[in-house]
Amino acid sequence: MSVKRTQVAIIGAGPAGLLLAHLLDLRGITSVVLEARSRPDVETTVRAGVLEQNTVDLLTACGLGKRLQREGFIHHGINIRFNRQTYRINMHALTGGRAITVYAQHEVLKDLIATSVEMGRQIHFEAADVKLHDFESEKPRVTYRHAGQDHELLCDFIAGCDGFHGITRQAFPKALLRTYERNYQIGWLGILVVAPPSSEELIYARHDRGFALVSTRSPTLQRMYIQCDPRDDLATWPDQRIWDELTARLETPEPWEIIKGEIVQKNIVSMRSFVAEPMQHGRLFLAGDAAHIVPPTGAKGLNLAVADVSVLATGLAEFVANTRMDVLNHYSGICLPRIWRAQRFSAWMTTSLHLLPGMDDYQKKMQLAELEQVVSSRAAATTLSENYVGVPLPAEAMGIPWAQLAAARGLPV
Ligand code: RFL
Ligand code: PHB
Repeated sequence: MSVKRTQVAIIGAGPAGLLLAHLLDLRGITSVVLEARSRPDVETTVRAGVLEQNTVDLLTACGLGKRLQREGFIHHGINIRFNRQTYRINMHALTGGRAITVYAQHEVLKDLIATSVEMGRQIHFEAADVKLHDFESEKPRVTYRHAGQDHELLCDFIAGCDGFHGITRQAFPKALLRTYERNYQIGWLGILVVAPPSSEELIYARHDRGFALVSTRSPTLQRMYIQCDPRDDLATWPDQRIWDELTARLETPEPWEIIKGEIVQKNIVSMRSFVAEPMQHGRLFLAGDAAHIVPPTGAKGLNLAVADVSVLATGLAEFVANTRMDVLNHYSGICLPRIWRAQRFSAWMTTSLHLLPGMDDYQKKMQLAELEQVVSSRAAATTLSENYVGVPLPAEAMGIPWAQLAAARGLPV
């Protein structure tokens, strides 16, 4: 058994874990990231696409914005389509100049991994059998297997950044963790298509056949989603059926049609909401999907993970610099209001735009009235926009001169 020491053991090399390692490093704190999957797997799994303004600002400030600024697409608005009509929500005008950027999650991860490697940080991919020990004491430990060897990592803190299906949340004593859950019993079939964009901005479409979403990745690669049964077998979704559904659900009297192309990837995800409280026990802290998930309709999951670790990094740095526990002790309390606000927004987007199982005609009419209100009331459109581009990060995370710290390490800011 090899024994190593680090200040923070981070479980999971998703957006939460890798960004936490980066922010900690800028504050001079060492970490080791343990990831179950291989690097190529992490760098190619297609997930999120929409980064809110806070996420882009933080990534840019901490020296990770070079390719994001060059290759990301800034969108000032989104389209909502229902009853065959399209309404543009001008989020930029309604939020005093804020916007979203479309830049794939795995591109963010590639940037984070490249920077980590450059800066000599430790990420152990394909780490197996990760187990947490003694996190109720001041000397936590993590054991794992890597490259055919048993390892022990001695640390001061453990960050559980291992996503919804990870092991760190399971390590909490059952009696201490309160969980809140909602399953919408619907799924999204996501596709990647080799084609030019069908629309300059995203289209969220509500239709009696179910929801559809037109998003993008690059001038030559597009991302689209259609609502489906979460238990559907992909084999029941041949390409032609997907195009027929997209065409039907996105129908409009305008001279517009979806640009088809080769479908190079298909996958189905189910839509659910989940929150675990509190996000801390002893010296174990949960961040990102390990603590909470939202249905992707509001595009909030990755952005929440970023917000969590911005607070956690600040709290850990404060502790290491002057043994103050002010932020760390209030980690859950600082993060949870934002998390619940994103829960509300994501649930609202989901229930306003999808055909939910068991919906009657009255509920469908209410849904249409809700959307009518959003596109006809400046106040309602502003509420949507503020939530979609993202409310500012918690004050605790904003006071750090990330750009100065990144520049001092030679990172491009
Ligand atoms: P992740 O990304 O799941 O990373 C967790 C990592 O931990 C590893 N792991 C372990 N490692 C070691 N030992 C173990 N025992 C481990 N168990 C797990 C995993 O292999 C993995 O690498 O969690 P993190 O970092 O919290 O990040 C969360 C985001 O990935 C997630 O919230 C977003 O993808 C959600 N999401 C979206 N979020 C947005 O902000 N904007 C979007 O536009 C957006 N679109 C989406 C989405 C999620 C989607 N799906 C797939 C549910 C679109 C979709 C379709
Ligand atoms: C995406 O481009 O993958 C995407 C866009 C908007 C969402 C969710 C996902 O709400």
